[in-house]
This record gives sequence, C-alpha cells and structure tokens, in this order.
Amino acid sequence: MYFTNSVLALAALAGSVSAHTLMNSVEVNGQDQGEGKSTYIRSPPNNNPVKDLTSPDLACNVNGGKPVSDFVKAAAGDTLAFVWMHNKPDDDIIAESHKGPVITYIAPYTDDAGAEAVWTKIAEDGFDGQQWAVDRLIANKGKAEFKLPQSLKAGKYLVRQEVIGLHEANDAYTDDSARGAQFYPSCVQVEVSGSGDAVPNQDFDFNKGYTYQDPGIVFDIYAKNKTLDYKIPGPDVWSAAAGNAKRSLRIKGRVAGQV
Ligand SMILES: [Cu+2]
Repeated sequence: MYFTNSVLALAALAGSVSAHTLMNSVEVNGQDQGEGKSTYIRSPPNNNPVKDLTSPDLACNVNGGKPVSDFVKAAAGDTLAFVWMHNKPDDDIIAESHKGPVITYIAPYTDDAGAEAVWTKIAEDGFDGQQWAVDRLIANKGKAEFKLPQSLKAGKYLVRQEVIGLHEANDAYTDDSARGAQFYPSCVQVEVSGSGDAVPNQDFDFNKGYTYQDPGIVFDIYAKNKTLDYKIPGPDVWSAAAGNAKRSLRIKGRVAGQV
C-alpha cells in the first residue's frame, strides 16, 4: 500500500516537473492518420529531451535507428501537420516555459538512425517578435504544419521535426549538464507520391552542424532585445521548399526583427 502510494506520488511529481513533449500522430491535408507512435513514428520510449549534440540520438531520438512497420502516405505538395502532446492527446502539449523554434527536415529513407550528412531543411518557425513557435504550437493544439515541396521526387523518406526548448539554453549543456537547450526530435516514415524531380541536397549532419557555438542553440530567451534577433539553427530552408517558408510566420518574424 505504502509502495503503491509512493509510486503514484512520484508519478504525479514527475508529470508536473518534466513538462516535456512527444509526437503522437500526423495529419495529411487535415486528415488524421491515426496514432503513429511506434507505428509510423520512430518513437522514443518517453518524452525526455536530447541535450548532447554529439549523441546519435540528436537525429531521430532514442530508437531512431529502429524502423517501424508503417509509412504515412502523402503526395508532393500536400500539407502535413505533425501533432505533439505532453503525455496524452489533447493535453497541454508542452510547458509554456519551453519556448523555442519548431524545425522540419527531410532525408532519404534509411533503416539507420540518420546520424549522418543526409538532412535537408524544409520548414522552420522561430520567434516573430511576439510569440515563439512553441507558443503557436500550444495555441494550435499541438499541430505544427508544413507543406511537402511540390517538386519533391517520389519515394520513401524520413521527415524529422524537432521542438527546441530554450528555457535553460543560456547555459551550454557542456558547461552545465543540468541545463542547456532541450531538443525533442521525432522522425516519421513518409512515402511520397508525385511526378517531381527535386532531390533534397543539403547533406546536413546534426552532430556536426549543431554546435555549442551556435547562437540559436546557446541563447538567453529572457533577454528581450535578443529575442528579436533569434537565428534558427541549421541551414536555410531548401530552395524547393521556399514557397513553404513564405507562408510561415517566420517571415513576419524577420520583418518584426528588422523594424
Ligand atoms: Cu521539458
């Protein structure tokens, strides 16, 4: 009895202090594809962040190298929404404190963990002068939308979306392992149809391209003058996805940052 109560109390405590996040499902043009955890999403075992930039888990999280059985089927040009949750669908999504960007990348399908130079950025959302991408994620019930490039070549891909929590990112993880930016990467297996011929070509490697010298990774969100200048980490959005970027709030953010 005592044991049971202690476990419940600990579980409640854990739930309140670790307000992390996890991807649960995908929508294609507004159509729910059903729960995707460990079905078409290479889901990690829990909602904990990755903080070590040298870890292969930075690419597709823990279990990232374990293929799952299904693929989301979508056509080039479709609008996808990746849907996040804190612990269960339609909950508070992620703690409001976890302010930061939401970034989406694509790579040719691989059975391995994706910890290599294979990634291309297809969407990003940062700070628009008033709100962070994470604020919008919460307001949008956990849905982060982006468009698959119309010209994207048909085939199997991994689509990786990450939420970055910057609430403790004024210290680098290497200087204080209790702090540092919190990365929540999640990789979805997607089979794309269409007649395009654009092949993602940025060859970005998270373990090399994300560094503790990057001002988008070691950043003080509480310094108001700095948030206007927040630079999202990683390469620019791929040219084939530029139309996608134009519809993103990031452009408003750039304007706000320049005013
Ligand atoms: Cu957290």
